[in-house]
Amino acid sequence: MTTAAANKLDDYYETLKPLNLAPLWVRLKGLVPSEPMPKAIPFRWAWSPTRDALITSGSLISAKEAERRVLVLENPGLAGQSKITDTLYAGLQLILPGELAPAHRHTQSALRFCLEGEGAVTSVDGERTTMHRGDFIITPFWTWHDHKHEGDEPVIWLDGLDVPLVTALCAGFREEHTDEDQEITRPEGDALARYGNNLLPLDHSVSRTSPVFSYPYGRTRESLDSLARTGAVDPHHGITLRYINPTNGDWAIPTIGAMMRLIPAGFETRPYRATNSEVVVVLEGGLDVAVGQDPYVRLSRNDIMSIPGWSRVRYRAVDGDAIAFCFSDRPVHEKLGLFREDRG
Ligand code: GTQ
Repeated sequence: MTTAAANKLDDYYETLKPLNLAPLWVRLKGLVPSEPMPKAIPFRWAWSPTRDALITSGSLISAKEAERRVLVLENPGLAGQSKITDTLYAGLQLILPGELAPAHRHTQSALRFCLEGEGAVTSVDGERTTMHRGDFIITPFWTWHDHKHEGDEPVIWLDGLDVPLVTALCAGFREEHTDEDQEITRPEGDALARYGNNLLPLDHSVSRTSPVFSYPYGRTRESLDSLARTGAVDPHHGITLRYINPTNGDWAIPTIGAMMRLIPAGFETRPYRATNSEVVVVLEGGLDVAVGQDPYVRLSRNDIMSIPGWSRVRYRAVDGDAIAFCFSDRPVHEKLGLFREDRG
């Protein structure tokens, strides 16, 4: 195109602006890319400085004042957007002895993965559960939830929410409970007894979210241990189990997929990528993670890493078996027919 022709086009574009029109032909490749182009980058939050910053917040603001005392894990590629990947939210929540984070509910679904401390209690729609390291707990959309602390040391957990997806759909609603502390109507452990033992009450029908809201680490660990002994290790995933809704086999929350992954000592996974993005936190051992062409990044206990969608990942266990909790937006990709994976 000649300079004169290009100038003419630029003049034309200026005339379109006041008409609220735009030429697709300059935007098409960005709108409809040849492959996903996440803005998030692979990034590691090292536990020690992150924890220190969180503990400092405990002396500056109470859980009640903050409503939720959380440091948002913000991807460097998405500064200011409260996103750990293009589609996922993650934060670290601190609750101190005697504190209460008051009851509310919202259309965003949340998961908690407990990292440190004993004595915190989360209540979800009338039942409480005591949180222990490695426990996976869900507060599905529109369920009342509050957190309190009956122990004597700081408790920290990882929050994972589908906030960016709900924001994209403009479907966010929230409501505060009239009581700070919701009424407990069932004994602790009731949901696990009813729904979490490969049994369901006779007349229970399928529910969209899992009626089990607390998945204790002991049970998860038992399964991983048994599978590690049989040696059936997937070349791309190691030993990976997903948390399910026992009424229909779906993921525990319909929008967020949560998994526990064991990479056996000395094992290296083969490169794998999928359209979903992922967040990884190390529970036991050491885990080397290589994303794309980058060299391995070492994750130790409680280190957290973001994995953008469609980036090739390899895992390697260091320091014995590595156990890591992961969550992703894979369920949404699957449900919309967008999930694609590449085992090359
Ligand atoms: O604990 O209810 O990290 O509502 C972000 C929003 C935690 C919570 C977050 C929330 C919560």
